[in-house]
Amino acid sequence: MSEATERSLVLIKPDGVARGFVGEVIARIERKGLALVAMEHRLTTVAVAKEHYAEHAERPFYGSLVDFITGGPLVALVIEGPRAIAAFRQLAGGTDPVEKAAPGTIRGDFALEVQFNIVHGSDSAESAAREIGLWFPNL
Ligand code: IDP
Repeated sequence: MSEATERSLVLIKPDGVARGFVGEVIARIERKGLALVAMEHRLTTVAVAKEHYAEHAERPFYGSLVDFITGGPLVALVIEGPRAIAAFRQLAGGTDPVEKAAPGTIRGDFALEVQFNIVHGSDSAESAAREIGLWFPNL
């Protein structure tokens, strides 16, 4: 039985772009077998960053997170494939790159701090629909 095709919103965050991991992250997505549906290198407005991370608005790190995401260019992608949402979360590893992300994952291999964890991936079908609409309204 084949799994339903899904789409997920992926961000290579400004730390990942600044450190030169765009190619590495895209290569891992492609090697997993996921397709690239959209991709754009861009600066993010404060409005989009706040909307993207709205669920964290009450958290103490929210302001710093918005500053970080808007502080330099990032690469936004829409990826597609069977169980694409969970598949990319597996490639990324847990949020804390030291205590949660296993070696072999993007965060486990390349990051040290929770905020500067290289990538974002949608965490559910609902989040993916909302985030793809926010970042790629014409898709
Ligand atoms: P996720 O990116 O693994 O889905 P979330 O809990 O949704 O994790 O957090 C969103 C992003 O906010 C994280 O990827 C990370 O960049 C940042 N973040 C989460 N928790 C903290 C924290 O305690 N301090 C600083 N930044 C955080």
